Amino acid sequence: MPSNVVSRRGGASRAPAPLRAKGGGPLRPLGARVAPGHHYFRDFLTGPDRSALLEYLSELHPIWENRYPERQARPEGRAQRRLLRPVYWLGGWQFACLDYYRPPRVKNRVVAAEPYPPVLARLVLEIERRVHKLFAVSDVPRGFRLNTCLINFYGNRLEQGRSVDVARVGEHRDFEPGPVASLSIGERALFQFVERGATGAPLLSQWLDDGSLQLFGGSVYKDRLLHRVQRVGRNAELSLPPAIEGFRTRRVNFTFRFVPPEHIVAFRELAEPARRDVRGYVEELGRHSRFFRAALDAAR
Ligand SMILES: O=C(O)CCC(=O)C(=O)O
Repeated sequence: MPSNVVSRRGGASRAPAPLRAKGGGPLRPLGARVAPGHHYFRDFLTGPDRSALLEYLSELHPIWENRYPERQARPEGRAQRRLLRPVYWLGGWQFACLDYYRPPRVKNRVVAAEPYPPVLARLVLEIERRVHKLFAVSDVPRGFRLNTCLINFYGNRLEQGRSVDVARVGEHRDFEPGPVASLSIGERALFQFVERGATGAPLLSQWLDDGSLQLFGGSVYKDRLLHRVQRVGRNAELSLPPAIEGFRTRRVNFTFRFVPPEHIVAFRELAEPARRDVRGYVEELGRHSRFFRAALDAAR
């Protein structure tokens, strides 16, 4: 078992057959799994790619979103709140206030966003190649492309003069069809798969190291289990780009997902009131992004 896998239990634990890379050598390391459908590559990012990604990040202007729209009554007992971390989406933006992409609710959920920079576009091709190699055909939807990406910034938020560690994500499912790929930079994070409503030990805990790639898919990891980021290490005094006012980033994660292209709509095509709900965010993005300025112009 790789040293960074801290626990596993339950489920089928077949020893995975060694995979062969195109050049003949094994793809390493596979990581431990409670069922087929989880793969971990500790050293996926090369030094030059990592540097190119950090350079790209330094130009980004992530935003803080509110969880709910301002216009309507919130689900019973839910107070409006800011997300725990700043985010940026590529390919398609799932604004939290539109309640994310959750088939069968797919309309007015994903707004066309900036394309991938060259370094990510290249990495994604390689990740898609691995997905097709590692996952059963039945677990990869027709037309599958990792065409959208959530960039999460994890770290400490300055609150009334105090630095508060908000580097975590609660239990949830990713509803996009097919496998999800996750690329990490910075402090390692403890990523866990848990049963819905379970209070016991996680079924699989995986440390996500700097430069690593995690893939998960199939009915166990995508449908049955929830996942969460339990905590992010604090070993180094990292401060990753970009500079974000009132926030210090020590980990950045890129999560790539497939949203069927017909469910990604231009800002101008969003139905009211969804367009009204996100207009403020698109205006904020447009202050630094030619793409979102054009989206606003097209909607005038
Ligand atoms: O930061 C991570 O490793 C995972 C983030 C996540 O769970 C998500 O984006 O759905």
